[in-house]
Amino acid sequence: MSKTALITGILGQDGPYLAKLLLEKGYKVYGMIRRYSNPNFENLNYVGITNKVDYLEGDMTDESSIINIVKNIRPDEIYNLAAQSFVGSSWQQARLTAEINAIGVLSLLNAIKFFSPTTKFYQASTSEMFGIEHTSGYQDENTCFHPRSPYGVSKVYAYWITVNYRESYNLFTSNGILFNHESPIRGIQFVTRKITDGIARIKLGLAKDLHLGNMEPRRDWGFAGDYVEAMYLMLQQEKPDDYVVGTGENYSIKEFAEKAFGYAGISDWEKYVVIDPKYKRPAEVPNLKSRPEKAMKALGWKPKVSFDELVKMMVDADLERLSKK
Ligand code: NAP
Ligand code: G4F
Repeated sequence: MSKTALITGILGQDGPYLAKLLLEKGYKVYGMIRRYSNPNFENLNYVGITNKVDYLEGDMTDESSIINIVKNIRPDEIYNLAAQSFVGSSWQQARLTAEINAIGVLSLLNAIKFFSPTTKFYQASTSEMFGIEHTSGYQDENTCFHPRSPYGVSKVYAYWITVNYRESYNLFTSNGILFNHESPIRGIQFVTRKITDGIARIKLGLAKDLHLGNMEPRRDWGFAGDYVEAMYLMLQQEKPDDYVVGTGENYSIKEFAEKAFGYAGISDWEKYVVIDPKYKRPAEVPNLKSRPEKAMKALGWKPKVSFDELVKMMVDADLERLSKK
């Protein structure tokens, strides 16, 4: 009998890569989607699996829909990727962010506890939970949380309720504390994709400039396709646990932009960038850099795509996409 998995947030960036991986491993994959009337399958089309997934209607803020899904399919594994995941919007929609990202996770865990206690659960936790500067210069599983956005705060609740249900009810629940990961199907407002899409527009004469906010923060950027393998591996372990997943390297937004412009053959790149206060955040996360030793040793995981390869992949994909249009 093949294993079954439910992926929430299947239409986002990570969902399609994870679904593809699980399908390749012989899983039956269910994907939860909230806008049943008008879903956007663009990212699933990109990885070529739209017709291979079974879709179920549910919303993280609607507990009855979550209970129905879990009760009806009782999957072997649930990967909870659904979230209001854009940090910038979390100041504008702080309550909604908490309802989706924090209370929604509680609903999923309760559904597992009451209706499918053998289901293994993956929670998409994040390096945003670490927040402010840490004297060590890196973050790992022992680093304290000090979130700097309503998004980060909501994810800290989700992290701890995942740990708590493991400890209280002996459920198999694991947190992947993933650092930033990107791809050609990254949401267009996240800074990497905004830069690569903007560069393609400038290169093709479709735009004159690119408006950005704070260029100094540093991020530990990897490729989303590599990171979904770590998610899968976490649920194949004998025991549930929490793992930091990242590359161990970081770069500033400025360094990313410089490399991406350079790759597109634009050396005088600074003249195209306009610093726009609109994109600066009320509180910033200045420096994220992982120490992923635990995931590497315990899961045997390591990133395959380098920073340079990631930048190239994203610039190429945006140039190709816009050239076709
Ligand atoms: P994403 O592209 O923003 O995708 C999130 C998905 O969640 C979207 O498909 C969205 O559905 C769905 N969603 C939002 N609100 C929902 C609701 N109320 N009910 C049901 N579904 C809802 O995010 P991602 O980059 O794939 O990231 C996946 C997860 O990992 C997220 O939880 C994110 O917070 C976390 N994470 C991401 C990173 C990263 O660097 N990418 C790092 C650490 C952690 P619609 O398509 O309908 O909008
Ligand atoms: O690309 P970003 O919006 O990603 P951020 O805030 O790091 O969050 C992402 O990674 C987290 C993991 O650490 C995830 F949990 C989260 O869901 C999301 O996937 O911004 C990156 C940096 C920030 O410091 C921001 O201030 O880029 C800076 N930035 C500068 N100009 C900008 C811009 N960010 C955006 N989105 N747009 C700009 O114009």
